[in-house]
Amino acid sequence: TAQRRAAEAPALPAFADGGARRMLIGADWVEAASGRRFEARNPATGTLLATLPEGDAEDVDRAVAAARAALDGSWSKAKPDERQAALLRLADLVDTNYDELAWLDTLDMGGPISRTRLGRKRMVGLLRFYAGQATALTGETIENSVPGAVLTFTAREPVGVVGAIIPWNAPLGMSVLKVGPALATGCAIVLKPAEDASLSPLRFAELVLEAGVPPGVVNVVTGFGRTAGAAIAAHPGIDKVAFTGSHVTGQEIVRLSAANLKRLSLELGGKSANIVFADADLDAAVPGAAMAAFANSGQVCSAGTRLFVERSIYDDVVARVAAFGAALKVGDGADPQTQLGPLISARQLERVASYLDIGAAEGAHAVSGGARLTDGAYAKGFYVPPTVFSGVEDRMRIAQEEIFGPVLCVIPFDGEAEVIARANASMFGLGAGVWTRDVGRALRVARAMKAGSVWANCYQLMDPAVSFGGYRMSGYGRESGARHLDEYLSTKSVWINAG
Ligand code: TXE
Repeated sequence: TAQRRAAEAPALPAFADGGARRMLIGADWVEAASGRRFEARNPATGTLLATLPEGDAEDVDRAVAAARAALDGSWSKAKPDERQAALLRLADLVDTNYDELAWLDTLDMGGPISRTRLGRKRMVGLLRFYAGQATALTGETIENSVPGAVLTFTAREPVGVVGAIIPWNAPLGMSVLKVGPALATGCAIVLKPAEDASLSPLRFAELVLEAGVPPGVVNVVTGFGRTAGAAIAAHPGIDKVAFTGSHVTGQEIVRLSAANLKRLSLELGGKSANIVFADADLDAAVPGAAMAAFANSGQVCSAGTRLFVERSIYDDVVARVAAFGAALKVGDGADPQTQLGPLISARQLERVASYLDIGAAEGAHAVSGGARLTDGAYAKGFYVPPTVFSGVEDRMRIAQEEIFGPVLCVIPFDGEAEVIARANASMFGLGAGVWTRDVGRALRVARAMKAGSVWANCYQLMDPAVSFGGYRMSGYGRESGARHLDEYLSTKSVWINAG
């Protein structure tokens, strides 16, 4: 394994060599105004990857000014085909540099290289999709009933300066999902990566400049949520905030953004239900249900963490899902054999470990996993093994709250109507899954789920052309898909009296 690893791992990307990185404001790579810096460390090993400027309100001010200047300058005159060309060049650059970007995410947030590498098609595809959308923006002419010869039409205009606040669980993907629509619509953007995973967003910003996007259109302010993030949410010069993260922080952003009633899109957490009926193809449903919960060590907003299983197959599925989880190779994401990496941080480890204790105290039974890993090389990182809880009841905290670790609650049910009601009894509504050979039932359940995405006999499939987002406390607004651009556009109605 060591030999193979040495052969497959490239030299450490420059962005992760322990050096001092800077953030992007306008055309310049700058320090924080305060001069303060913070560290980026590998969650698998504790190795120092970089030090980063600790941007705060003053830096957000500078970045907003740079974004506004870009909007008022040449960017507002860029035609759709020019924005499209820039996005296509960016897509090509992301493609060419993809291995480096995948390694940065692996080193910075712990995701296995076997997984981060698979993101190429999606990242490049999203950018090309937004490029296509740039030349497909339309308004409408409207037949009105006012007297006289009065023409009405709508114009779609960029909303202005966008503040994007992103989480650490998919740093590159989140950067693409915020910058892509901003470029397609002619907005300018101030992007704040999560303090735990800023490296691929910074490298991506270099590629944005290399693609010929004018300086100031995309700015990156690294720093913490309560300072830099809150300054973005409250800033009067920002017209819209695109946020992905926890529902608690989402609520705070709603409060802060009320200062100037910003447009908001919120992609928040979930506690998604995945329902396995007794007639399902278990050879597909078992790995599907296990990876719905364990992929990325459970640090996925739409993870299927409440697994409802029809009672007649409950014991069988519990045993098989637990065995599937126990067979997954947990370790340093840099090892190509690794299937599940560490959690992002000591804080997240504490959080997930506390839920393992809560589950035990509530009377659930850990069939597999159940305690953090501390032996040998695991001691250097933040590792929790895939954990399957049986004997879970709907009211338990582990069945209601987002854990964001590799923890699956398996819950028995008896009938379709009953399980639909119980699956919907959650404050969240991001994803849902159903496994059955009965197409009619799959359709009925899909229509009944109060969730933004429903997958039948699959889970977590995504495509640039298909929208993604939440119901209820999983947020509002949709990302990817043709409607995504609506979030970055204002609609103006124009009345022309031609009489
Ligand atoms: O998220 P936060 P955290 C959930 C998941 C996880 C929990 C905590 O359950 O266990 O959140 O993770 C910025 N004003 N999700 O604390 O706080 C912060 O700097 C403005 C689900 O890391 O939401 C970062 O850039 N910004 C989720 C971003 O918000 C603030 C993905 C996300 O951090 C801020 C991540 C503030 N007051 C966590 N406080 C998903 N939906 O996928 C923080 N931030």
